[in-house]
Amino acid sequence: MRTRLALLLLPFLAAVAAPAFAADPPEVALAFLGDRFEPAEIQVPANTKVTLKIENRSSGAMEFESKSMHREKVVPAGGKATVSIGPLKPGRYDFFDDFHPKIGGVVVAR
Ligand SMILES: [Cu+2]
Repeated sequence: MRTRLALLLLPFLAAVAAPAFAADPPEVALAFLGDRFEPAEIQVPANTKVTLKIENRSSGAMEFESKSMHREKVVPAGGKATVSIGPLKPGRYDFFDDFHPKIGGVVVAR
């Protein structure tokens, strides 16, 4: 009887516990490869804080910059950085490497 009750409760307990294991806020990986960002388009949930985990895989420093998201962060060659963005209204928000302004990408919040 006790075992059966535990089995019945298991899915419920799993559902309650699950959010504790998910990253909060959600994390999105972004790599800088020297000539482009990968991915160049990032999908994020709207109205939600998101953590960008930026990795600079190039041999020079870069600066993640976004005027629409009001963010600026220098990442040394081979280095990593964390930038939190949002909560964003639905829309497109561009970003670029301020040291090489032609290299950029877009965050799409929906
Ligand atoms: Cu800048």
